[in-house]
Amino acid sequence: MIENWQHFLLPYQQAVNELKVKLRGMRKQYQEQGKHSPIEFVTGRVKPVDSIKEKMVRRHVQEDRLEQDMQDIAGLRIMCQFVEDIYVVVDLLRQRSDMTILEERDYVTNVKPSGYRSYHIVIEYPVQLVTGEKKILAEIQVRTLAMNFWATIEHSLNYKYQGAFPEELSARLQRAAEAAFRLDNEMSEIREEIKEAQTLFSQRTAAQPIKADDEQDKEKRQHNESSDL
Ligand code: 0O2
Ligand code: 0O2
Repeated sequence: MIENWQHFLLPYQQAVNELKVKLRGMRKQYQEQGKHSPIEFVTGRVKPVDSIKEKMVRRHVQEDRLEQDMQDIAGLRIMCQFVEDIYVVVDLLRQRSDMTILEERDYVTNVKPSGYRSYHIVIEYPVQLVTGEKKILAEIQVRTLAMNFWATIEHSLNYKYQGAFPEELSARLQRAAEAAFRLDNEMSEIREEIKEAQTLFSQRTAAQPIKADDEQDKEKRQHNESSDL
């Protein structure tokens, strides 16, 4: 019986925090080199205790098997601009020496019946605790912005309908998922052009001289004075 959930979840929180920093660091490195980053943004969370308990019942997971059998207590999400970026990110993760990939599930190619698309990777990640090293499982979901838009909305509807969608709504959601995927494919068609434009834009923004604080304050004061008139 887990009596202190906060204590149990501490290594998971540490893993999520560390992985967020590492994955965001990958984006920074691309930006630094003036290259298109396959990572647009990263989010992470530790599964809330109520959701853990609910999933334990749904998936018949015993408490003493929780660490091995529930793979997404620590969850990371990587959002990409293009479908192609998903596979670049997956390759980058495969090359890392600070985590071991245990499982990969490609729901981008093998779309779920609901219409859900994402690439799931289950990793084993070592966290350093004062009591020594502890290897924990974490799930990384890699998806495009369009896939994320669809999944976020479908997930919130799930709360309302508890997964039992009326047939009409379910069909609409499937059509919306396909429309999102068509959008992804359209964007892929013009991706070289988009990447070129973004590189030009980021170079131009980087070239703008950074004004000293007092200069910015002066400009703000002048702006406020003129709008007071
Ligand atoms: P910035 O400068 O906004 O990019 P934390 O770990 O505290 O940084 P937290 O509170 O755990 O972040 O939030 P979460 O939900 O893990 O991640 C939110 C991050 O994702 C924020 O970045 C958001 O800006 C970023 N984000 C959310 N939606 C989008 C989006 O549509 N596009 C982009 N580009 N970023 C998004 P930060 O770290 O606050 O920094
Ligand atoms: P959360 O934190 O609420 O997102 P299962 O968990 O039983 O569905 P399994 O085999 O454990 O299945 O893992 P799977 O299917 O590889 O990944 C489960 C997670 O993927 C879910 O976590 C969702 O985050 C996401 N997911 C899978 N299918 C769908 C879907 O149809 N719609 C949406 N919106 N998300 C999906 P949880 O457990 O729901 O937790």
